[in-house]
Order: sequence, then C-alpha cells, then structure tokens
Amino acid sequence: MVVLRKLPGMPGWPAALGLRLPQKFLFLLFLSGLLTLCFGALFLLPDSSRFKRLFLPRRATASASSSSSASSSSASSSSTRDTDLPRSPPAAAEPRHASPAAPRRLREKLRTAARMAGPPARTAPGSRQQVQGGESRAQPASAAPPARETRAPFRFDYERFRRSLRHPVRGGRSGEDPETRARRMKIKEMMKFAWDNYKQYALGKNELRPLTRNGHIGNMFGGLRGATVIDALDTLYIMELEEEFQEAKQWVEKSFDLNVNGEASLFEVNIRYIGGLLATYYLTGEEVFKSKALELGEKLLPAFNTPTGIPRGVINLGSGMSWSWGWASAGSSILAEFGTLHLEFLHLSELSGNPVFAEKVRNIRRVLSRVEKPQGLYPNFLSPVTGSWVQHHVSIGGLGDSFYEYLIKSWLMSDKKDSEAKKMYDDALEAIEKHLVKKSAGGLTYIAEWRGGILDHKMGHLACFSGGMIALGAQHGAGDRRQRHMELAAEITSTCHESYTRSDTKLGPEAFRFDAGSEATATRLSERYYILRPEVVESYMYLWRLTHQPKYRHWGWEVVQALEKHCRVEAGFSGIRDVYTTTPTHDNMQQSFFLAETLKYLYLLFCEDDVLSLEDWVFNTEAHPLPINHTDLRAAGQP
Ligand code: DMJ
Repeated sequence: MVVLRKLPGMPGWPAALGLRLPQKFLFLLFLSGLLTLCFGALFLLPDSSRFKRLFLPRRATASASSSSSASSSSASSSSTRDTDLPRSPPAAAEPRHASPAAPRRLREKLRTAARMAGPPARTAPGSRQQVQGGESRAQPASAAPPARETRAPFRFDYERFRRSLRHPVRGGRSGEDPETRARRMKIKEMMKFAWDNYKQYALGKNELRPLTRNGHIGNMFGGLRGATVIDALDTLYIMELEEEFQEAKQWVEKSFDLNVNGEASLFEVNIRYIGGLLATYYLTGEEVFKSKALELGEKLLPAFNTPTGIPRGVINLGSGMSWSWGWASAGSSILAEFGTLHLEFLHLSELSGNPVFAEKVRNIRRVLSRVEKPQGLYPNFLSPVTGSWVQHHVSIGGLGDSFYEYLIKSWLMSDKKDSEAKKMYDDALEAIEKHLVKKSAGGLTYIAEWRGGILDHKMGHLACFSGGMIALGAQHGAGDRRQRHMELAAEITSTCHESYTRSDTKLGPEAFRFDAGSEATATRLSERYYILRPEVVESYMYLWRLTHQPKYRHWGWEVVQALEKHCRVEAGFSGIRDVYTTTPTHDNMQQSFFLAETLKYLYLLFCEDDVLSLEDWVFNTEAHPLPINHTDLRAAGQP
C-alpha cells in the first residue's frame, strides 16, 4: 500500500513517471493483479505457516500447528492398541508429496529422524553385510517426531493400567489340592536353587556355569551383562521370592550398565532384556525397569536404517553400526528375528509416548504383507536391501518360529483389534497345514520343514512351542476351524511329548525326525542334546489352561522329575549332551531362559488360571508377560 500513497510535496509515482489517465488505469490494474498473486502465493505455497501466523488469529494458528503432536500423545496415553498407538506427525510422509521447498525441509526432517534413531549404521569389516551411508535415504520407517522437545512431557498412567487388569497378577488364592500346591512349591524351590547359585558364582555375568562355578558372558548381548538377572526378574516376582527379587532389582539399579560397546543380537536383546524389563515394570510399577527398557530400546533403533526398514540382525550398542549375521545367506535378515519385535516395540511406544518404535514394527509388517509368499508360506531369509526373499527355506522351528507367534499375540495384545495380524496368522497357518503338517507311519502328527518345495521330515525342539500357539489361536476360530486347530495343537504337543518319553532321560532332543524308520527320535549325534529349553512345557501350560486335561500336568511333572534327576548338579542346573543315555554328560551351562521360561511355565502349569491370566497378559517369546490392552474397560471407565 505504501507504494501508492501520495507523499506530501511529491507527485504520486504513476504521475511522476509521466503517465496519462488510461495508462494510469492500466498500470493500477496491473499492480492490483500482481498484489493478488503475491497474497495468494503466501497462503497457498507450502511452508507458508509463518506468514499465515501474521494474518490469522493467534489461537487458531497455535492449535493448527500443534494438533498432530497433541493427538499423538493423547492416543498413546489411552491405548496400546496397534491402531491407537501414537502416530508420527503427518510431516513424516512428506517425501511422497515433495514440494519446491521440500529438499531443504526433507534434509532437516531426515536429520531429526537420524537424531531420534541414534548414530547412523556404518561400514563393518569382513564378511558382514554393511550398511551404506546412502541407504537410509529410502528408509520409510524413520518416522521420528520432528521436534520431540516441543511435545508435552509424557507420563504413562500406571495406576490406570493396573485398574484395567481383570485379575490380580499373582492370582486370587482360590482353593487347590495339596498335591498341586506341593508340586508348585517344588518348582519354586528349583527356581530359588537356580537363582542362588547364579547369584553366588556368576552375578553380573550373563549365565552361570554350574560345574566350574563361574560366570559366562558369551557374545549375544553386545557387552550387556546380567542376562540371567533380567530374565529371572518376573519369575522371581511371580513366585513370590521376595528377597531374591529385591537382590535382582538392586543389581539392576546399581550395576546394570547400558553404556556398552559390543556386538549384540537385536532379537536376543529385545526378547530377553527389553521383554524382561517391560514385564517387570508392568508387574511392579517400579520406574527403574521402565527407564532402562526405554533407554535400551533407543539403542536398537539404528539397526532399522536400511533401504526397506527391515532391521539387520546384529548391532553395536555403542556405535549404532549394524550388519547381518555372517551365516545368513546373502546378507539377509532372519524372519524369526525381525518378526519378533512387534509386542515389545508397541509397548516401548506406549510407555514413552514416542511413536518411533511402533512405526518401525508397523513398517516391517507392511513389507511382509506386500511381499509375495511362495504357496502362502513365509521363507526364513529376507533381504533388508530389496525386501525380497533370499532363500526358500520355511520352518516353524528355528529361524521362523516366533514370527508366527507374534502375529497371533499381536492380535491378542491389541484386544483383538489388530485384524491385519490375525489375517496374516490365519493365512500362514492355513499354508502350514496344507504344505507342512504331516502324519508319520506310526500316527504321530508333526510339522516338517520346507526347502524350496522339498520336505525335510524333521521337527526341532524349538518347533514344539507351536502346540501352545495353535491352541491359543484356536480359541478365537469359528466352529469346525476351532475344533480342527485344537486337535492339531493337541496332536503336535503329544508328538513333542513322545520325543521326551522315547529318550532314556525323559528329556527331548534338540531335533527329532520322521524318516528312515525313526519316529520322534534324533537320528544324528549332533541333535541329541538338551539345553534346558522351554518349548515343550510351554505347550503343556497352554494346553492345560485351555483344556484342563490332567495329562498336561502329568507330563509337566515328568519333566520336573527328569530335570531334577539329570540336569540338577551341585551348583545349579545344566544342559546335557545326550538325552539317550542315563549317565549323560553336562554342558556346564545354566541358560537364562531356564529361569525366564522353563521354570515359569512349569510353575504356571501348577497354578490357578488367574495367575498371569491369559485374559490380561500375552507372553513374549521369552515368557515375559506383557499386558493386553483392555480398551473396552478403559473406555467404560470401569475400575
Ligand atoms: C528362547 O530364548 C526363546 O524362546 C526364543 O524364542 C527361542 N529359543 C529360546 C529357548 O529355547
């Protein structure tokens, strides 16, 4: 406007230019057109919010700019539902709608996302598959909120969560027969014995070596220590071993160091450490477990900086450098590893209010739901670079197992809202039933492995978890499907029981076969060992809770007796090298999952159903209980 004002003593500037009347009109017309254009541009071009702020009332501007973060935190405070977890602000989708201003803003967003995700993955030496600097360009899952510091401080409402549970976590103490109680107490004694010896000889190391009475560190946890402490916490709590729980908690408070620099398995750190810490936080409300879980969760994020967002299997927790396992074909990532993050990562977002964790696993789901499945099956090796399968080996045991488990449990944990997970599970199980489920000559049902269309008639001990999983999923199937799946679950569990009863120790081998005349027995020397694994008793526990057939408790008690006879040594429990001899040699290792899973599932088998009720909890693949999100209760405002 200033340009048209006639200044005192000065001619107007059209006149000053010596223009005549018609020319003046034309000139004014041109000027007003130009102004309209400029104004329009201020409002319509992207990145014009700062100009809008000059022209719009203050309140309207503020609410417009904060709406995305506000909605994300309110959603996160009310629900763990997959569909309700905090989402990234819309800006995260920006690369798809690039505007003229996009390159600079995109660079800023990527910088922010990189800050949220931790240090970038870098080149690693040797045979390892390395992450190239430019790869993260196409990373669709770096959906970190651009300005975490501008969001209101987030606080998870623990009391509200506890009120939403349908059962007391350690049960309601209803009547029971003395034999069941005595058996449960025996298992509690075994847990105390395992813990006491670990504490005495190996506290702060990852596992106990019970024969040599010292600690084992290993190379799975990237410099982290205390795997047995973290894995044991929730079992100690559930068994009401109060003093021992306090010892474990004190170690976490005083000695659990996350500033480590070593090569860790993303999967193992997630299922044991993050799972164990999350579960113990939910059970006790003690902040230390939550903060350690969140801090550790952040350290895992750089593993996702790949072109597809499918994480690599190994990460250096100090530098953030990540790579694929040397043994995994062509730098691939493993289905059971990247497919076993969903439960824990949703809870990391729920507890932190930070959507980045949920976005990472949602992206994995997206990649998997899009990729073509041979005969509907999911092979075990996927390239994190191209997002396609690298090899056609399918297994419900090692390398594949817990991917299937996390599909059905994601659906259950979402209070049955995550229908995409349920459909993926149903479709996968249908393909497994069609192509892999077989009956042996002796009438035993088993799940074979598949190598590019050729069946390998072998079941690993790891695959024995599937009896429990299929039974759990069957509860929610319609009519004949429910019955068919319950029968399948019972038959598989019975086959796994056979693999135990057909051995001299009454413990099962690492793998058993159904060929060359063998029926549920190991045929290779290298497959005859038992390392205190939980999968068979895990299935007994689910089948007991879902059918109440006494045989499952009976079978569980057989395992307790065999463990006592063959695995208990003077200073703890040890795995054995050959289940087919009654004088087995010990492997000198008390695995941390023995305390997290084997003893917990055995204990629960002899508990009332309301102890860690299946209505309130899902167990992660390391048997750490994570709560089901009861949105119905919360919405109704019930206690
Ligand atoms: C555990 O760490 C977990 O159950 C995992 O899913 C597979 N194997 C071990 C125990 O056998």
